[in-house]
Amino acid sequence: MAFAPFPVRPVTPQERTFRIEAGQFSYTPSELSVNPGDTITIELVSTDVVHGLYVDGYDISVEADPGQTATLTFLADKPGSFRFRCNVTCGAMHPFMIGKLSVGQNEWFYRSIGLSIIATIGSIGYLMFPRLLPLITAH
Ligand SMILES: [Cu+2]
Repeated sequence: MAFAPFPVRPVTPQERTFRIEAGQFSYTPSELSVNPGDTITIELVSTDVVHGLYVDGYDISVEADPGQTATLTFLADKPGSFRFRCNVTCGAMHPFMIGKLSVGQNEWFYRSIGLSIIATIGSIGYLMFPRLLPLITAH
């Protein structure tokens, strides 16, 4: 993980292709990280039986036959974290065949920094309050 991008640069939409191997009962890789506005192409390769890939929230899917590659292209226009999963019953552990698509991970990272700063300021205020109280009530 590289948390290097200081200062924040404007993100230019890119076309990105990911090759995902699907086999009983996992995806390789199982996590994709993209920026909002990117055009994503997923090349789904099945290494054994028929597998699918359905992206929650985007409501899109693709199916790959054994040994074949199927392609799915879409615009990552919704930021957030989405699960993708196999939508073809492929065996006993099929329900556990899941992965994660993160759209705009950096944004979430900065948002969490922001929240921790607010929390820190909040707790300083809380610590200062008993000391300020006599000053306020002295008038
Ligand atoms: Cu399956």
